[in-house]
Amino acid sequence: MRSSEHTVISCAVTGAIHTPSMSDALPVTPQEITTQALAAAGAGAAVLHLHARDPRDGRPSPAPEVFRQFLAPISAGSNAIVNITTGGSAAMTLDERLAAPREFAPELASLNMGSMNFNFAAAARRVTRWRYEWEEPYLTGSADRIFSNTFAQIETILGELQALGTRFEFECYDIGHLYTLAHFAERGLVRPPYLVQGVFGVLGGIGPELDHVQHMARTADRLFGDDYVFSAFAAGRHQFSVALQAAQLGGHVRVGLEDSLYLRAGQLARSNAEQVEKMVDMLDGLGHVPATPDQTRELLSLKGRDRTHMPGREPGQEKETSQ
Ligand code: KMH
Ligand code: ZN
Repeated sequence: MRSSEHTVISCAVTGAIHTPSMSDALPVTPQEITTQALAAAGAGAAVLHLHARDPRDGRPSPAPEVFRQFLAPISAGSNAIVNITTGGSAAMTLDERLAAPREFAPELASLNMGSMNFNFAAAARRVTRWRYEWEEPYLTGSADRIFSNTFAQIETILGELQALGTRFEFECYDIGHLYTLAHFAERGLVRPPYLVQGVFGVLGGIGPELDHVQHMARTADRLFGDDYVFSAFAAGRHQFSVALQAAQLGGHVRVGLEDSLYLRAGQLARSNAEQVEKMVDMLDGLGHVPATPDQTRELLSLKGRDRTHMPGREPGQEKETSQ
């Protein structure tokens, strides 16, 4: 893997898995997403992985008008790299999933490397009182939904967004997904360095055991040599242990309420920033220093913010914010 002096912390601020009844801390409205994203960046996250939610009831939303409401203030208030999801939610069409990244041409977008089962129905069992009607059927319905990311869909996303200069967080939920990425590399359809984001602990993907993290990194070493940058996270309670393992292997980390609502066993996180702060402390214990957004841009060969279509910034504003 490509080495780096600094550790990139990504923060996935809200996602499309957790629902409002699970935690009051889950940001839902554009204002809540903005406040939490800016605080996460201030705490040390160089990358903000962002989904949108309908402000009325918190359901996942693909609408560019909703994204715009938080992208503008986040972009104005922080130098952090904005990463817009192309996964959206498994209940959205590919066109819906692509609407916001098409419009805003971010520096980074997520790209899920395979179709899969993605079952988070168990999360419904812990909720005793539902705030909104959509939540329970959405969660239980995940047991019968396929998260569709066919080769043709991946190629569409690559073609459309690379034409805008967007690069990717390649989300790999199993070892086979690395071979899918290698296939696109062999065909010359992706450009190194590849940000391989190992995703562990999703029911339908690989488990969160540490030997799987090592195996993923070893396999990526074999397939990509120094042409990839490794990062990893786990969904659920192994969030911090998997991230630390990735850091110890020379990789990078992701935290955030998209992936886990907790700070530690039995204690809900009060915010995304609280998880980022904990991650910074844990990295400090290993002697690792968080990467700034600009160090991350260099590591991942990103195009820079001035070449996005992000709302809320005038050209030439680049140097005014530091985090
Ligand atoms: N929620 C994560 C397990 C995406 O946004 O593209 C997967 C994810 C998908 O981050
Ligand atoms: Zn996501």
